[in-house]
Amino acid sequence: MKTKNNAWLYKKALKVIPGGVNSPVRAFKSVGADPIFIEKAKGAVLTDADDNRYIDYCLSWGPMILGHAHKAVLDQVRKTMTKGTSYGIPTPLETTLAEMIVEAVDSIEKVRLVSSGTEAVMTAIRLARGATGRDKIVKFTGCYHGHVDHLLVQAGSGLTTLGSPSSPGVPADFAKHTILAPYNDLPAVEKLFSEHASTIAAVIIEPVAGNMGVISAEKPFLQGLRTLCDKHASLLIFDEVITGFRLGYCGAQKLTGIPADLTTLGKIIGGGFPIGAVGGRDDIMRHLSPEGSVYQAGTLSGNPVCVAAGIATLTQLKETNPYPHLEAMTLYLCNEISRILKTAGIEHTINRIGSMFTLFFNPGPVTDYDSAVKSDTSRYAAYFRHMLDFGIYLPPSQFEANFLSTAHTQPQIEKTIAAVAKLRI
Ligand code: KE4
Repeated sequence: MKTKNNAWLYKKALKVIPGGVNSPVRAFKSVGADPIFIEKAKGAVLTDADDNRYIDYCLSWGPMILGHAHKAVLDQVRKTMTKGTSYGIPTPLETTLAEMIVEAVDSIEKVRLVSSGTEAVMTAIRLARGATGRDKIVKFTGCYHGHVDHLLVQAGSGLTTLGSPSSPGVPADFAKHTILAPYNDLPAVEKLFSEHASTIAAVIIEPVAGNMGVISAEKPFLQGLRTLCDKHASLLIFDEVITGFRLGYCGAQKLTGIPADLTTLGKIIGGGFPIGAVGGRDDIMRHLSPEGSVYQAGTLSGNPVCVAAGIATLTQLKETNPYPHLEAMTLYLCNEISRILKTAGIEHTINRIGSMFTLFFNPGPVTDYDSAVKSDTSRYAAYFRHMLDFGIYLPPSQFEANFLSTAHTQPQIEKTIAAVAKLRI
């Protein structure tokens, strides 16, 4: 692949942007390569500054389920933006998107739109604390919920522990109300409820984790969280920023049949534009200002152009129901990758649900953070670089999710499989 323009653009970016990127994982640090700079994208194909083309399995970290530059989305965006782009005053479009979300996710009766997944999670946590009058939050090691201070927390020693900051700049005091437990480990959660029950405002979880690679929460585990929260009047927050409208025209909670009290959304509901949302039961949501006293605000919350892209995206998904096809394509791709790696004697595990998956270079099973981090990350880095050379763009980290879109074609899937077949690592 040609790299001249990419290298020059990276050098230029490094002069004015920390690390040359606006989000760390884009810097390719964990895959031992320099970042590429995208010129344009259409369907499942990215084109970089050196005119290299890539079949995209990262899809902007999930939002582009219809592929890039989908006609229906662009048409709605163009139509909306020619009338103006931001008012800071309500528009009918915001109500339409909220109605679509309420209709699609059974546990959501009201929804507040914001501008990112991080903002959605931040709001959900403050709302849970305001509604319950409690302070402690339970999160799971390996789950990522955006970069809000009190969730940038790592596990200390021991099974369950009070969190300590995982980033400089987060005071220890900000992390002291965050308690960590291992994913899929119900006894650990039961133990911490026995110690902290009366102070736990909420449990927040990715019902299908995408940020330690794809790992599904086992149904008895989720059911156990639901039971514990009901018993102790804590709130169960499902962070569905990735899984919302990815695993069906709903969220993971519809697949598991286990409802959340609050749900955070993002990515797909913005169709590639900045968006986030927090939704839930009316008796909780009414605590949010101006109805209630839990403050939350945003200059561009519910921005009409972003909302128009989201409405167009959800409309396409509702009308075409692409989920069975997306799952079939993804299953075929994963089976072929596994067949090739098995024949080559390369240890691996593929965790897949719907049209999201992770190929772990790890004998498996991969069921939580501790098992995920046993993966051979240097082998993943070599795999990433090999696939990039063959025109396949994967998430530049072993601990992320691959996604398929309705724009991926069978020839592109076959080209991807052929590239895996040439792997020598
Ligand atoms: P944003 O603030 O990045 O819109 O959303 C934060 C967030 C919240 N919850 C979940 C489950 C998420 O996965 C995310 C963000 N996802 C990462 C990648 N897995 C975004 C990519 C990045 O940070 O550059």
